[in-house]
Amino acid sequence: MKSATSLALALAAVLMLGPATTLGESGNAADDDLMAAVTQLQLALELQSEILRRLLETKHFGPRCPYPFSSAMDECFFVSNFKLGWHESRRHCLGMGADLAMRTQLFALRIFVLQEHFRSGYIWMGSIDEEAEGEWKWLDGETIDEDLWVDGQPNNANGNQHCLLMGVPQIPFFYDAVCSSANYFACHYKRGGSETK
Ligand SMILES: [Ca+2]
Repeated sequence: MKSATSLALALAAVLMLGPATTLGESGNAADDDLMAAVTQLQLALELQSEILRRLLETKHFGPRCPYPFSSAMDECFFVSNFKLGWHESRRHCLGMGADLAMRTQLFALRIFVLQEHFRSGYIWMGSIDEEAEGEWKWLDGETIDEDLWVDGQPNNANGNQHCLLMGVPQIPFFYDAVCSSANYFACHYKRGGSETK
């Protein structure tokens, strides 16, 4: 952005100089003035083009998240306003070329959820211990930060809680929950590739 600003200043300088026309001149001198004016105009146009190009390259105008994803700290999230079971939720995310949200920008996601969706609620996240009880890992294989579990969680209540639920706005915020229970869910869309390995 800084370089775009300096270019804008350069453009202003060129425009302030103005065409070097002199009244009363004729013949070659007038032609020279006209050429000088044309040259200055060309320079101004080139600078304008460059300013626009650099502005479009800045993050503010950078690659956008595809609909219906929204950006939070440059990551693309979708948080549902309807509830599904964990597996149905994941299927929905995968169907959108995404996956259930994991550790990526977790706190940015929470802020996004709080500000855009609801003040308190529960959201499915991308972790499950259905196949290996008690082995909680993100779908991409990374370990879940132990400090993020709500006190006493995960407790695998009734031997039937295998899916990761994030509570908002409390901290810590992870619960294990019954996978078939209906909850909101958060998908994360990774630009340029699949989320899981
Ligand atoms: Ca479990």
